[in-house]
Amino acid sequence: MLLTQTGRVMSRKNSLFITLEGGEGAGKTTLLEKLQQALSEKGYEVVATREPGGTKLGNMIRKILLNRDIDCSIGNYTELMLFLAARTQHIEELIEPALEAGKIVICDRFNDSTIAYQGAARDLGVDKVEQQCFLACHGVLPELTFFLDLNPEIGLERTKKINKDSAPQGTVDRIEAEKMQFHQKVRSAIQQIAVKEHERILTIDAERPAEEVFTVALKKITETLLNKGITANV
Ligand code: T5A
Repeated sequence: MLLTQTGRVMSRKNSLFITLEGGEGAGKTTLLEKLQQALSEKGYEVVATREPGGTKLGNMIRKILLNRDIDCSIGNYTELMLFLAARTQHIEELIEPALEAGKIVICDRFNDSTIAYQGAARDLGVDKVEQQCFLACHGVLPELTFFLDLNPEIGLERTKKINKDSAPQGTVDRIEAEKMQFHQKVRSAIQQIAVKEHERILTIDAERPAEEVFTVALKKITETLLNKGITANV
């Protein structure tokens, strides 16, 4: 979506901005890959990206934030600013140009993650962080969000079985290493956002098999594309 100068949020006609949200190991990357493949096969131009990341600067910030091999202290507010700096660059360099070009952009994590992790779990304040997110992304907001809802105990177990960012299996990054209570706060915060913003966010039970999660998400995207009159270039 796009924020006008009068503060009105309006959707872009020929493009669709989708975000995937959820806790650690909820299946966002898995869903992202499946959606990209299915939509591309239907003839849509799809940009699949993630946060923090998506640009050269974003990936550099990602390394600092996840702190796998960089050992420095990061204050909570600094952490917020780093996530937002990566987001602003991501929007300017990748997301907005892709939307302008009429593409479907699917982003693994976006503002809801910041509100949940930094606003709620780090206790910086949900409303305050929401406002900061709004400023950082110049009103470029997703029209559709899938919240993959999962008990963090299951999600963290899942992440131990993958080689994330080429790190050895079983190792955790700086944020995954937080206490279970932190991850429960994240889940509860996104659940609350999903209730408040039920028109944008579709909650999917992420304990369901990956193929079922994908089917639900693809159906919703297909409906949204149809409602917007967006057809594939085939
Ligand atoms: N963060 C991020 C903030 O604090 N603030 C912010 O503003 C932003 C943007 C990012 C970290 O930064 C934090 C949140 C994170 O801690 P990341 O590496 O991008 O770090 O973390 P995740 O997005 O959580 O990535 P993960 O890879 O851990 O989780 P995914 O992508 O949700 O899960 P996925 O798809 O990799 O799946 C994990 C495993 O589960 C299996 C997969 O095959 C894989 O083995 N799986 C399933 N198994 C059973 N049933 C299903 N339905 C399954 N779906 C996938």
